[in-house]
Amino acid sequence: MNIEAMLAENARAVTVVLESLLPIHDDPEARLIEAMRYSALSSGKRVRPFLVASSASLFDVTKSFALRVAAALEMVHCYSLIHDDLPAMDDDELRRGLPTCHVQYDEATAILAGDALLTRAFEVLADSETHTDPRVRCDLVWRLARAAGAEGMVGGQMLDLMAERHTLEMEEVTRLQRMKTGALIAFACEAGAVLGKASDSARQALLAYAHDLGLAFQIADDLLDVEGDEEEIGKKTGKDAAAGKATFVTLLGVERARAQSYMLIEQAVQHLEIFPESAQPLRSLAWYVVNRSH
Ligand code: GRG
Repeated sequence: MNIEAMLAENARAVTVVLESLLPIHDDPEARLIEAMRYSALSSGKRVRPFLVASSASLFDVTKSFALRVAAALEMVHCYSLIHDDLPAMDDDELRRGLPTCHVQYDEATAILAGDALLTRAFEVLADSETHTDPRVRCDLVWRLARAAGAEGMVGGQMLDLMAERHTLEMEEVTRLQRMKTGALIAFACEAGAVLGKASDSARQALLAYAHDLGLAFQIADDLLDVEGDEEEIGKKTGKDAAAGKATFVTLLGVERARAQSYMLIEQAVQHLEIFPESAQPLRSLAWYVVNRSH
């Protein structure tokens, strides 16, 4: 099976779980659930859920456990997209080829839908259906909170907002992106090891893979912002240049940024050497990330 087919198959499985975790009901607050479903069930690439499922499969983790963690992580990712699109942040009208949440509903509903997706994610991780061992569940909650919070994604977003006001150097952009994009990707890769109670060396190898993959993912995103097709990507392009933001592409230029992304992927794949054939989906995903057109 090629990587696109593997991603699509995993995306279908995660979407089924998301559907069951965000059930429609007809209480007066149904509009909130509708907005949560609108964003979480829309057609993203589901890269992070794929990383959770693929890392979990290295350690023979029960499939339903991995899918619940994958769904919880996708909820956090979707919350970040909803809030990132708000007028106070990127002020975007298009996401995943659809009107953004605040355009489809309204700003207040979009804020609440993001908040509720974030909290639902932790509720799912803490539930006994996610793992039989409460220490594993607690570890997942702790790691996702760290990855999503001030020392991870939200902190990175703060740095990103500040970057509109002063030019960043390469080291600062790298730190920002490790926090904003890299932290959730690192959680996704480590989650399989946590669920499978894997050895420290296996966990470290996955984190090293995630480290390089996260940066390469962001460089690919920066390149798409410059060269990508708006319709295919499903969101507005040319935003970084318009905002005068320093990115890997503005700092290195298109060709060097692309070369850097390939170098990072070669390095990422080398970190998987300790795993046998079973890590093939993670290897294929790494190359997909830098060759994607959306
Ligand atoms: C507002 C709390 C808060 C955080 C925002 C992740 C983020 C931080 C903002 C999203 C905007 C952005 C371009 C972030 C860089 C990471 C990234 C490339 C996100 C898009 O992820 P994909 O490509 O999207 O996996 P899909 O739609 O496929 O899930």
